[in-house]
Amino acid sequence: MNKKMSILGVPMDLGQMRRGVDMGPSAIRYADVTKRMEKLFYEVEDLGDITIKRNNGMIDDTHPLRNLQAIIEVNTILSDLVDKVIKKGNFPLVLGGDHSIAIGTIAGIAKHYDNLGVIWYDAHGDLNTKETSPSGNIHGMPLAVSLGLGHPHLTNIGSYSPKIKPENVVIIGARDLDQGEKALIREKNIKIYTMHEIDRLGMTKVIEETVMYLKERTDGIHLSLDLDSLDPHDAPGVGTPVLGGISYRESHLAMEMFAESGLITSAEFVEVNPILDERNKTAEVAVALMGSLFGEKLI
Ligand code: B3U
Ligand code: MN
Ligand code: MN
Repeated sequence: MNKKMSILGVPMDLGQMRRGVDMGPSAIRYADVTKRMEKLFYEVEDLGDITIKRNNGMIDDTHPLRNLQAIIEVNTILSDLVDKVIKKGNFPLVLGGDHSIAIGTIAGIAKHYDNLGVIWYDAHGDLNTKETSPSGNIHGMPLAVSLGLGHPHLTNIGSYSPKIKPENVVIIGARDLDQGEKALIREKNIKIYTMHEIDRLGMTKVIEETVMYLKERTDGIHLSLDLDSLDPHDAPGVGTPVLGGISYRESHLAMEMFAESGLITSAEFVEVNPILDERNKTAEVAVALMGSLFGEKLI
């Protein structure tokens, strides 16, 4: 794995309705992300946070996609920054913020690969469009947008679309999918390990299969990790907790196996909400998982 890393914070909270997720990057930094990476011999550059224009806390409801304009602007900036990080040969590590930022992260990354693989580690599919979304929240849409489905001003960020192909995506941890998302997964034949498969096969098999599957068809893999993939007992500081999630231990195992594969080329950790958290536990979980992802060993 690349030993130079750029950390980029995106204090975005406009993709959903709960305040506090904008403090995610601060909480993750407070949990000592940089020191943790430096211990693993990474040369770390922290690029700080992107500025989010928050319009005095007013929600822009003029469009059925809530706060659309601001989310387009932030993701356009994010896409350019991530692009530059890759151009200079650094590993991009993006800290959220709500999951709508994956639109910009992936837009900046995917142009560098013919077949970017994406691991969507999440309780949700984030495969909604304006037509299928029950909420109008854009954080429920970034995977669809990256596949080229959704508002053209979102899908065209970075001036190309689609960013990724459905056969290069693996969803892990899903347990709260909307009807439209289920239909899309079937229609596009997207590979998915819901909690059912994780329970049935065990995490070891799930990750072995994921790595094998993506290894033969992709030339880089982005890990998009939503902290609500974990069980709320292990990661309580998230906006939309869903019971019956992936455990802390299973997640460490998954990260260790990704590290062993040597195939992960970019990552983002999103949806940490310190306001809803218990003494920064969720940010600490995020940083501990990053430790495993970047090569920490128990012995
Ligand atoms: N699928 C629902 C709920 C949701 C999506 N992502 C999160 N929650 N975190 C929606 O609003 O699209
Ligand atoms: Mn998500
Ligand atoms: Mn989620």
